[in-house]
Amino acid sequence: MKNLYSLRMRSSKKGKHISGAEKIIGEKEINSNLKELVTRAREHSQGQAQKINITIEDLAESKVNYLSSLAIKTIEVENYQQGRKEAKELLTKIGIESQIIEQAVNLLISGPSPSGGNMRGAVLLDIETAQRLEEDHYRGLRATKMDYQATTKESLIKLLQEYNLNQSHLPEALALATKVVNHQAIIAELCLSDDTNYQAGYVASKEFGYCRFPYLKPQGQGLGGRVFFIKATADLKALKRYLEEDVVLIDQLPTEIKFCSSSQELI
Ligand code: PML
Ligand code: MG
Repeated sequence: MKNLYSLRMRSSKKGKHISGAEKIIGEKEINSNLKELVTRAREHSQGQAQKINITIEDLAESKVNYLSSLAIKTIEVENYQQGRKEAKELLTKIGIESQIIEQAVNLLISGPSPSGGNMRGAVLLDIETAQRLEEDHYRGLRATKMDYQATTKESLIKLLQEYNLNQSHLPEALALATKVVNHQAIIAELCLSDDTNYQAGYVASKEFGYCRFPYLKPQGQGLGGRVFFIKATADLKALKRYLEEDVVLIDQLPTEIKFCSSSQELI
């Protein structure tokens, strides 16, 4: 098998996170992907980056874990108020206490960093103690080193085209969510896009899959991010190693995308 590389980009302005992206690719794809990531960093809706960091890492020494993508479901809400209500219902169904759910949503809508802005990584929220478990509350913990096998990515784009769904945010978010909820210490993930021009978000869990809500934020709102709901007994060191270091490639997709009118319909 050809050698794989992890290509990661993060951009910031005056020390504040603007955007990040990542890919796992073969050597021949490095140049074209670099160009795409730099263009993305320079044309982001949150403003032009002042600083762009690029990392290229040879994964020859890493073991690759192959995973099947989570099932993709859209809950067809009409506005962000309905989206938040449905997302909270789903998190309750997953078994998270309402006080923890409220805390997570409030963090994301008010800017989860202590500075009131977005974070580069995710909040880790202990579902029993309600404590944030990230070492650095400004940065959070960023899940990295996940992507699709090249042919799987092509099939995913075709599938999304069939349903007229987003073909950039969604594949990246689905890869991340698939990696994240495949760890036994993580019960679920809540994400509200931090892109000013994108109102969608999702709740992911092993049990219900990748459940998207087309509206979770008002139009023009740039605050958002991710909360990983963590079991109290989790080994945090092992979890951090998995999220940051283990390589995940997705090689199986669902054959269809489900559409539901409410979280109650999810099975
Ligand atoms: C992001 O890229 O900011 C996260 C987007 C989450 C929702 C993607 C979707 O399913 O449409
Ligand atoms: Mg984003």
